[in-house]
Amino acid sequence: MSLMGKIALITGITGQDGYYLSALLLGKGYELHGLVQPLVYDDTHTLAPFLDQITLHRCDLCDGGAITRILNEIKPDEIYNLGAQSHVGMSFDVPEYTTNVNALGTLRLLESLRALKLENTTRFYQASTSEIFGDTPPPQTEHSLFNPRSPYASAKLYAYHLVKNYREAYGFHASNGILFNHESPKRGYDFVTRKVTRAVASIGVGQKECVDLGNLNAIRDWGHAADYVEGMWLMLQQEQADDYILATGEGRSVRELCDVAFSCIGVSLTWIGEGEEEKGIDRLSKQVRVRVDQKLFRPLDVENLRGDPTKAQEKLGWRRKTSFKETITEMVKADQSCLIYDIKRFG
Ligand code: NAP
Ligand code: F7E
Repeated sequence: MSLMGKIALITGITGQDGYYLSALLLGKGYELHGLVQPLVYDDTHTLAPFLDQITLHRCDLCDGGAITRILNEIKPDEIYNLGAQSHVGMSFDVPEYTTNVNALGTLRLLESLRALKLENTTRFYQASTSEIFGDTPPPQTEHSLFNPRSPYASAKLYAYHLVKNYREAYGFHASNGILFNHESPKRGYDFVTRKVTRAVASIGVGQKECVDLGNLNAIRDWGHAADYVEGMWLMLQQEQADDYILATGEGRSVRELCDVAFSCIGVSLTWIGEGEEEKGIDRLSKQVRVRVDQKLFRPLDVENLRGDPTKAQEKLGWRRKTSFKETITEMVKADQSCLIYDIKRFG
């Protein structure tokens, strides 16, 4: 179905989800606009395949005046608010900035829409997160208790409530997508999946011996970003706005993530020791491939996230298509290709 004529704005378009959502919306015939941070000059290469089809606007989510001006110019039918300081660990180091972008950034967008009287014409997607559940036990549903355990999650919870407030107070078509972790070859290098798949690729060609990690016990519900952006789009196509969890329903520890990633290069790990002394060892060569580094632990972590996607499945018809193993294998292969290219080019 062609949706020619619909205009969408993606904030955070240069991030992982921005990439997959751009591909999806362009494929559906949208006129696409993206918000890009003004002071980051080399950040649009990730969008290379689509750059000539997207209109980019330099604007920080901390700049309310610029947001209003751009929204007035574009008057989008749909806004996908993906822009955020999205690193949970880093949010402990930069809590004020994280709050400014993740919480107040959302407020600025909603208030601009209200000031421009676009609340009845522009639909709004908010990138909410499973982190808002904190230590509430799994499986987490749309009715589970919120108990954020980081400045990142606290700021995202503020934005979550704001979206509901604007929906109920002013009739906005505004939805929260409460997304559990989703990964891909476009994932940032600081997130644990990408850190591990990149290390595995390097270890596979003998460029690295071992990867240092923090909390190996943390359990996450890891899906593929390409599947999750479909859910975002579906939320904005519903007659009524609402809040939905997108998740796989499967939880795995960081240790299990390592097992799967190392199996992609034919390495089977055996785990010995406990706590800081724990190590992942290559069963055959006996070489240490995973170590624990206390410095990589967060002041407070979320131990067990596993979402229940029933509502999205039943009301949106959303399905995840990619398995955990397929996702991690794709990431390892992509990291291997990058590495081989670098080795050929730079030696
Ligand atoms: P990401 O790769 O870190 O992308 C974040 C985007 O936000 C980047 O384009 C970044 O720009 C932009 N940004 C950061 N600070 C900004 C600012 N001050 N003004 C304007 N833009 C700014 O994140 P992602 O994985 O694609 O996630 C997309 C959204 O979903 C985020 O809001 C994240 O918090 C949320 N979320 C993600 C997951 C997940 O597992 N991926 C799960 C739940 C929720 P630069 O490229 O210039 O830094
Ligand atoms: O950590 C543990 C870490 O940084 C996952 C963001 O997209 O998903 C993401 O947040 C777990 C944590 O993602 C390392 O302590 C162990 O328990 O990959 P992560 P995250 O914190 O779950 C949510 C849903 C979002 O909304 C966020 O925007 O892995 N862990 N060792 C490690 N984590 C990292 N980064 N690095 C390590 O060395």
